[in-house]
Amino acid sequence: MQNCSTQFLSLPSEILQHILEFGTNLLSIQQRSQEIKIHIKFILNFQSLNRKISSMPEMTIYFDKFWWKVWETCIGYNPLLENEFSLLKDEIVKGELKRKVLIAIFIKFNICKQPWNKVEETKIVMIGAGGVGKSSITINCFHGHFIEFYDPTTDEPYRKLLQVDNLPVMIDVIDPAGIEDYSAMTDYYMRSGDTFINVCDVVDEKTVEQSERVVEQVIKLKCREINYFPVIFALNKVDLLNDSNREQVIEKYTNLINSIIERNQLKNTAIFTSSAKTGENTKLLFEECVRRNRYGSNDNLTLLKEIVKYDSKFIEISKKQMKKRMKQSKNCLL
Ligand SMILES: Nc1nc2c(ncn2[C@@H]2O[C@H](COP(=O)(O)OP(=O)(O)OP(=O)(O)O)[C@@H](O)[C@H]2O)c(=O)[nH]1
Ligand SMILES: [Mg+2]
Repeated sequence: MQNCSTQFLSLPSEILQHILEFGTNLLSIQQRSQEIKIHIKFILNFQSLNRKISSMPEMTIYFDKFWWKVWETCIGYNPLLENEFSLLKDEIVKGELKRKVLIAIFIKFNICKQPWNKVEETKIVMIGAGGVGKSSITINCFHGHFIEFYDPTTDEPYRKLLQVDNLPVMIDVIDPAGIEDYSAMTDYYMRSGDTFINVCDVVDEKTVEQSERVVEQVIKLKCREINYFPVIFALNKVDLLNDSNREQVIEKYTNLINSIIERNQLKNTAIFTSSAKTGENTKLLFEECVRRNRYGSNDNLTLLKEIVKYDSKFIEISKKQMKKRMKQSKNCLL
C-alpha cells in the first residue's frame, strides 16, 4: 500500500488545489462565500464520483480534515471549548463527518435562514452605574471625540460597520441610562443583547462594587444554563490616575472584578483599562465583544451535539431497515 503522502500526491491536481486552498486561505475565503460553495461542491462531487480513491483510509484522513475545516469556517468552532469539540469530533469522524457537516450547514443556512453572505451582527449593551463613562466610550469609538460635560443618557442606539480580524461585522450598540435609572426598557435591551460592556469608574470605588448588581441583573434576565454570554469589563477614566498609583489601583480593581466573575460564574469575560478622554482601548472594547461573540458562542456546540445524537440514531434505524429489506428480497420468490 502506498504511504500517505504518495497517496495525497497522486490525487488529481484540481482536487489537491481545492483542499490546499481551502485550508491555507481561510480568512479571505470567509469573506468570499461563493468560493466556499465551489470548494464544497467540488470535493463533494469528487468524493461521490471517485468512491474508490475517496474511501482509501489515507484519503479519508484528508477529506475528514477538509470537512472539519468546512465546519470551523462555515458553522463555527470555539477555541474556548476545545475539549468538548475534540470529543465530539472524534465521535463524528467515526460516523461520517461529511454527512454531519452537510446537515449542519443545511440547518444553519436553510432552516435558520442565515444566508452565506449575510454580514455578521453583534448587539452590544453598555452597562454600569451612572456617570462612569458608558456614553463617552461609545461616542469616542463611534465619532472619535470626547465630551467633557455630563449629560445623563436616555437610551441611545448606535450602529456601525467594523472590520474585526479582517471580517466585516455590523455592531449595534445600545447605551441605556445608568443602573440608578433602569427601566423596563433596560431589561428589554439586556435580554436582547449578545454582549455587554460593563463600565466602572476607577476614581469611584463604589461603581466597581455596583457593577456586580448589573451583572446579577443580566444573569437573571438572560436565564441561561451557563453564563456564556460575553461580559467585557472596562476600568474607565484611567487618565485620571497618576503614574504613582496607577498600577496599584488597577490591580486592586482587577482583583475585585475577578471575584465578581467567580461569584457569578461568568464564563466568557475580559478586563481592560480604558479612557474615553485619551481614547485608550475604546475601540478595542467593541472589537473584543465581536471576537468573544464570534468564537465564544456555544450554540454551535449544541447544534453539533444534536446532529451527532439524532443522525447516529437515524443511521442506525436506516441500516436496520435496509437489512430487513435485503432479507425480505432474499425471501422473494419472484
Ligand atoms: N477624565 C475622564 N472623564 C470621563 C471619561 N469618561 C467619561 N468621563 C466624564 O464622565 C462624565 C460622565 O460620562 P458619561 O459618558 O455621560 O457617563 P454615562 O455612564 O454614560 O452616564 P449615564 O448616561 O448617566 O449613565 C462626563 O462628564 C464625561 O466627560 C474618561 O475616560 N476620562
Ligand atoms: Mg450615558
